[in-house]
Amino acid sequence: MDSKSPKKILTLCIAVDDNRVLLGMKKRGFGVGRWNGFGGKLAPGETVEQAARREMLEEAGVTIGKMEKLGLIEFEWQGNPEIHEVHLFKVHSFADNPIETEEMKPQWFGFDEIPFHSMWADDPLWFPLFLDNRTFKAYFLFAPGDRILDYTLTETDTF
Ligand code: CJL
Repeated sequence: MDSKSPKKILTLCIAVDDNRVLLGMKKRGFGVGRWNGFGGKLAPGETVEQAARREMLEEAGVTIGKMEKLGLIEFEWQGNPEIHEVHLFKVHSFADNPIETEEMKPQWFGFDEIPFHSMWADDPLWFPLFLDNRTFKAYFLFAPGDRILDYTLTETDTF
């Protein structure tokens, strides 16, 4: 039933420049101790893109300029009916330098130095598409903890 397993919409913004990606070390809450892009939940009345911009400003102190939606990632944990839907954006420009906040410690990583061993287990599977500007939809079923039981990953023409 829909009311028992609503999709929880989340945003994820990863900024890039010519040869690096901007990630943040999550300092508290869900995903603590992992490198990830910047993002979170929608506030009431917000669009996905508004939420993405707000979260990146709150977590890294930067105002996004040009951004591009590249991925839609669904995930769930076995035995938990909640489905999470992450809207993934590539950020091509932003104003101001990233700053550390209570939520995140930002750091640039060269394309060949992405710290996959300290990221969510699904990330290495879709990151190559992301870096290549290819759009995709993905679904990941996790076992309790951080093990992928099953997944699908499909490139899309558009959203
Ligand atoms: C967890 C979910 C924010 C994006 C950021 C959490 C809400 C932090 N996010 C990546 C995920 C989830 C994920 C699934 C297995 N890269 N980001 N994989 N992978 N979200 O508080």
